[in-house]
Amino acid sequence: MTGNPTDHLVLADEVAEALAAGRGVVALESTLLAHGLPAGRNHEVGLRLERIVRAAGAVPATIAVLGGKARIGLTAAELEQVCAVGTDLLKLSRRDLGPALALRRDGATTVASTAALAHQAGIGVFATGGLGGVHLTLPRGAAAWDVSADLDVLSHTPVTVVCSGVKSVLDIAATVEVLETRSVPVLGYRTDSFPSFYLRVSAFPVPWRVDTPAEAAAVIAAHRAHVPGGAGVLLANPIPAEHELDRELHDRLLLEGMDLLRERNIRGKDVTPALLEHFHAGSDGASLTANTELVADNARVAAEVAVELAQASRR
Ligand code: PSU
Ligand code: MN
Repeated sequence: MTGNPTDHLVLADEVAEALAAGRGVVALESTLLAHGLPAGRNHEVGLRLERIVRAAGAVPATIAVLGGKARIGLTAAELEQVCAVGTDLLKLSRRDLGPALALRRDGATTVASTAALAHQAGIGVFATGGLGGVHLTLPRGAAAWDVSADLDVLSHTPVTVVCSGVKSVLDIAATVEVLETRSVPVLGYRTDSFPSFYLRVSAFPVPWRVDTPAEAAAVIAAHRAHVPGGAGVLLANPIPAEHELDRELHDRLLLEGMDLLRERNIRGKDVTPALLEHFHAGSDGASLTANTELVADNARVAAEVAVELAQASRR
């Protein structure tokens, strides 16, 4: 075993070439495919996200841990493996990377682990659905203290995460406060409200707003220059209006979902997949469409921003 700190990374040729040429590259995560969407639907979404990134002129790099390596950009067979029905792929957060790599366990990467690996590979822009955050405190201590590692990693990993805010199943007030404490710039993309995943708005404003990919890129570049090696940036892009969930349906599913967690004593990393599955099952496909469409839009925006950043750095 050598001491090279990046020995565990395998970059797809296309990704390595794009990075070497200074082209825009967008990281995509695999947990939203393997654990956030039903098998049978996730593969088409994974392929679509990659197509969307390409159509905007950037190169996609879907990230997962397979065969003892962190794969930065998946082959067609690897993407299928990540999305396979009945797969027992682990959900790997940042802290799980060392164990999974050493013990050669296959796993999908969350925002925390994908951002960390993207940064190690030299990728600065990353698209996902919703950032993890502070979970609502449940009675009887079922989840008395559950804060996603996504927030911690974003506080010291200079990657821009394009997402539709955080899931409404989280404590959004607490999450936006943690983002402030950790000095993560939060930019609303064409919005003044912090988005809440299935819904375009929340009760909380964003501190900054940008209206174009060029504006986003300028802010990101200035942030990186002033705080080198510092926090990432959160670019919050609300779900396209036509795919927003009906608010009443949303509120009902949310309350039911919280009860379900309590009844089944679901904790830790199983909370988010269980809630997403409850929404998918209870909304007759509407939440699945919403989730898919918001991630697709985030992939597009991320690619447009990555292309702008690449152009700016060549000027
Ligand atoms: N966005 C989605 N679906 C998902 C996720 C994001 O549209 O399943 C995942 C991401 O991988 C994120 C995770 O990191 O949810 C949050 O999990 P937790 O709350 O356990 O940190
Ligand atoms: Mn958690």
